[in-house]
Amino acid sequence: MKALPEGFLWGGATADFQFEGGFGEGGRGLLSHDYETNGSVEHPRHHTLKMPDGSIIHPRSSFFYADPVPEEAQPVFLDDEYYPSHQAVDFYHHYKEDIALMAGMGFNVFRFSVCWSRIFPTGDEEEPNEEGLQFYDDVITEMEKYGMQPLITICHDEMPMELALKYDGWSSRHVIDCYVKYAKTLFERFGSRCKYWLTFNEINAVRGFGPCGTRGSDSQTHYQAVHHMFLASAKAVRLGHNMMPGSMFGAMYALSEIYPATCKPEDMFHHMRCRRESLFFVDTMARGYYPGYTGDIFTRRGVKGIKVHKDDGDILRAGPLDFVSFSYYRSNTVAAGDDFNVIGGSLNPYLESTPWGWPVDPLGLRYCMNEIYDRYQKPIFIVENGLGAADELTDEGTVEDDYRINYLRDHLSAMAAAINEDGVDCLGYTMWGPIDLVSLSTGEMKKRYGLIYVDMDDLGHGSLKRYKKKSYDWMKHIIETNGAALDEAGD
Ligand code: BGP
Repeated sequence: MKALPEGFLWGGATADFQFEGGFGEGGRGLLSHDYETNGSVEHPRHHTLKMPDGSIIHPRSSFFYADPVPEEAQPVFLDDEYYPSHQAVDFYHHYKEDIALMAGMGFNVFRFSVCWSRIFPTGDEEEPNEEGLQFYDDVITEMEKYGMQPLITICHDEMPMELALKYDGWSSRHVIDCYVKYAKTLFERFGSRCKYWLTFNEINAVRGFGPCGTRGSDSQTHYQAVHHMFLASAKAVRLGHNMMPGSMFGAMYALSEIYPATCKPEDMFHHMRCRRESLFFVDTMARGYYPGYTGDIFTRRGVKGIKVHKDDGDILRAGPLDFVSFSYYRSNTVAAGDDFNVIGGSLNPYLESTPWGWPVDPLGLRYCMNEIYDRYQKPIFIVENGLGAADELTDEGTVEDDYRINYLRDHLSAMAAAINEDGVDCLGYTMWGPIDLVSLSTGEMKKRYGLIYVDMDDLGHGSLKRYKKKSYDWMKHIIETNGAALDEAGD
């Protein structure tokens, strides 16, 4: 197979509250995700909150779904619950070892998110927390030893808890200023060492308490919050360009492909509308203005207009993105009338699914890359992809994960075809969770993506020791040949 263009970025991606741990250390403040329990497909994870009468409520809250949170409810930690973000897989204390392991595969980029409440513990301080900044300084220094550059996610579905409680999260315009102050602090500190930045993670998938920090999860609240996030992103992009000439900004979207269930015109039309619900976010942020179909989405979602200030249009126009990045795990299929919210819809009879019900579709990645590049004519960056599977550690201290090798080989081959044959300009590929980490949607450890196994169970028990899986050497070989070995690997 033809190698990928020279300078292609190969790496992995993580999120602080799923990977880092270090809860209560280094001056870190509380984060919205800190109150989220573990869970599973059958038992959705939830927040633990106390009502004034002492009763405990458990609203579900994660991306894709969220229950509303009563105004008088206050977060509380319960002794009999497990909160995965507190330890995660403890990158905080393992970062040297983890970076060396990633470098061992030849990664030249590492996408990580900065924990907002590690830098501004409540989000509202005037001065940042130096210990928090120093931690990421140390991480980048360690990466640089191996020639690995950072791709920094400024905000990965999270916010300091205080901002959520005090201002109802992104409902408030004040949070825009808090975010810009936080972004500016990162640019000042890391700007000379980081070229690629993501303003938000999966901004098209976040909902309610936690991700958007809002207590309401209805569409009215949601799209108002999203408007504020658009403004915050545009302001950060503009500021970043001014402060760091040559820097490149993206935001990250969950763009798992969508197909119409049949060629029936009603299915086709519904499919277009569903795709637009995701692309609405990219259209606005990549182009710098709301698309013409915004009113259609608002009407169908019951949004009665949102509050805007007169210079909001100028702010959006001044900060369009430089590249479009996305996560791709699966495709979805929709028939007319299907309820669809970023994922979901009908069964695709042509695809097999993972045990977590995610249809596996490598060609969908090639389709998606072409679709996005055609639509925006901006470079793209695949910043998440991978297979969540229940791995078994063998007595020899490895995992025979041929299923993961097959998944990655098929997706990377599809990506290579989009680049080499279809002419898509793609900056790089950072697989999700190169070292096992906590699942976002279910809060489990059992759903593992890594090429490196972490000895830890769903309740945080284990030695946290790292073991190379079979896929580790496979990935190393793919990277050292810059993709040319993709057709010789696997069955
Ligand atoms: C994306 C998120 C990640 C992540 C990944 C896999 O949506 O950006 O944070 O975890 O999906 O999802 P899960 O962990 O639910 O398997």
